[in-house]
Amino acid sequence: MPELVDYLRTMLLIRRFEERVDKLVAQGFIKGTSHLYAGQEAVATGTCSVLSREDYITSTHRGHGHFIAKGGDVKRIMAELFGKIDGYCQGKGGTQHMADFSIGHLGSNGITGGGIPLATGAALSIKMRHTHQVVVCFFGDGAVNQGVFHESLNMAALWQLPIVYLCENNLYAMSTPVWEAVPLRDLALRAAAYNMPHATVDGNDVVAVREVVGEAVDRARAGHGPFFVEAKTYRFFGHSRSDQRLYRSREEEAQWQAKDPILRLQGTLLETGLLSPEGLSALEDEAMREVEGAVEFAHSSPLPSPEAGMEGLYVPEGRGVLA
Ligand SMILES: Cc1ncc(C[n+]2csc(CCOP(=O)(O)OP(=O)(O)O)c2C)c(N)n1
Ligand SMILES: [Mg+2]
Repeated sequence: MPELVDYLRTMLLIRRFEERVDKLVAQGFIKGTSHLYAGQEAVATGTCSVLSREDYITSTHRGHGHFIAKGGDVKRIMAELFGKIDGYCQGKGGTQHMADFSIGHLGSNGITGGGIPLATGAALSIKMRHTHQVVVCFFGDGAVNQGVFHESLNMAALWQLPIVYLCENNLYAMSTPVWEAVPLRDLALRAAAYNMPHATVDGNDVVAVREVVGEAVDRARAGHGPFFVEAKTYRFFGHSRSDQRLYRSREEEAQWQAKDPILRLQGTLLETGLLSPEGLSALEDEAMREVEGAVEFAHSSPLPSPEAGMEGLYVPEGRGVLA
């Protein structure tokens, strides 16, 4: 399957991007925090591989990988992280607030579960417009106890909306383990309460993710309503820059490192002869070059002017913020 090499290309790009962002945050080139996606690459890659450009996604605070997998330009993502004008939101959104409607990316979101009602509304708009698009709504295990999660799933099931809810269960919401927050072994069972079909998949296996999400997307596109996918995975970095990872053990981390989705896919490709060792190092070089190009681009892009802070604001009539 030649597309497996493409998946590896995307996953390597995400991994190298996130490792570079980690350094740039430490060096102070990227201000504030960032939530890195390393370890979870197979989820975004397998999922977006079954979507067309016109299909929608909504993303989370841990959204760089979703954006790259949906076809985002790493130069403009990096420039946004730097707060520069060539970023996707002219440097005003930063790591947690990026969107590109032209590729169906409706936005990352700093509010836990905040993308869920937006995605559900987008799915309703698809149904009302009678198009053949589908929405995939990414969120974490921490979102399944938000009230809006339940309200949205109920409506989506009732109205048979074309949406796939994709829960990335990486076992922790900040420092809270999922088993201390939810009395279920599989979070996919949450969907049963809404009579919504559901599945749990190994989120570190890109082929398994593609298969399960592919079926869910086909169903939704054919008018058979929503589906809930739980992808079990693990984030390799801490929650965000200040996390000392005191709530989980180094042994647990090592167990998940052994299930690294990139090493697994590389292994399969090398064993089956679909990729040679030289081919693999060429892919590695390509990812590094692309990321370094993005860093150069972000460094050379100008900062927005102070006046630009007052542009692009939405202020309802009669409620002007300026005297
Ligand atoms: C409504 C709301 N409550 C709390 C927070 C603070 N917060 C930021 S990320 C996060 C954890 C999210 O965990 P999860 O959904 O599992 O995603 P992960 O970080 O594991 O990818 C929390 C509680 C927030 N951003 N929004
Ligand atoms: Mg989590």
